[in-house]
Amino acid sequence: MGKIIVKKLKIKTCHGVNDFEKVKPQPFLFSAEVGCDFAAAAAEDDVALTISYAKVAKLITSVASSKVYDLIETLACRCAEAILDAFPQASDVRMRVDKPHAPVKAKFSSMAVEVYLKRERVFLSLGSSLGDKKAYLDFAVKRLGAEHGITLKKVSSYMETPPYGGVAKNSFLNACAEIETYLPPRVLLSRLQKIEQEGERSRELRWGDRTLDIDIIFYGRQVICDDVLTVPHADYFNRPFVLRPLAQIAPDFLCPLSGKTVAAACAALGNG
Ligand code: A4P
Ligand code: MG
Repeated sequence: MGKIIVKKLKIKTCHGVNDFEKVKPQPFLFSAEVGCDFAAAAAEDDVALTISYAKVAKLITSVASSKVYDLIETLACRCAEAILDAFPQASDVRMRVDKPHAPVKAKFSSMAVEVYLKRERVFLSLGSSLGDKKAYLDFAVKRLGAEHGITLKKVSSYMETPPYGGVAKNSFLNACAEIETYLPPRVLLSRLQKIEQEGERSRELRWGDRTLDIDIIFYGRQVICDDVLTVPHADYFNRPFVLRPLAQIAPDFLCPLSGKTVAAACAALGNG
């Protein structure tokens, strides 16, 4: 694995919260470190096999010049996202934006922000137990495929499953999807909740029947446990309706907590 590095690319443009900054250009410095495997390019000495630093610089220039942002945070995120969108072979990007002439009454060389985005392999559980269940799952799959920042990789078959947990009364239609995304976990969760809402999801009863539920089962190898998210999903290893479709699309994926493969976790459930 290597890095393509663009350091302190100077662009005069307009960004800032003050009105005068929106019309009077000032210099910004853009630095990007783009993770990519260029072993084949180096072996062949062929620019077509790597990420051209000239193209990265051109892309940053285009993002920085096409819209006026209040925040350099937004500017850095838009640049990082554009790089990952444009170069599928890029694994991650560290993006820094310096604003050396920021209107702050103090002596400083620069005000700056840095953001790091990394593509992750993420597995989602989809479920529906109300209305036209197949249509709700089809809708979720279609929306995931169209969502900016998400690449839909695989979808399991849809499986009819008995209600689990003692609250829902109807049978469910369940599936799992593999996506690739650079959206941070909480941003991904809010995008998924938006898709649930568009799928006419109401939240009267926890664990109750629902038109559409989308849960994050694994987010790469990350372990998250805070007041908003528990990843890997807290109860996935007890749930046949998660593990059976997951074993179809990712039998060899290793749970970052147990170290077990999905196929082994699924087999441990038995036939019940
Ligand atoms: N949250 C924490 N971790 C996660 C995560 N990994 N993925 C939080 C998604 N959300 C996560 O979820 C409540 C809160 O959980 C979220 O706001 C988020 O901050 P929710 O979707 O609003 O409510 P919910 O779906 O009722 O709760 P939950 O815990 O997601 O329910 P489950 O565990 O999904 O259970 N039987 C079958 N056969 N098939 C099913 O699909 N589903 C359920 C729902 C019950 N029985 C089922 C099925
Ligand atoms: Mg849920």
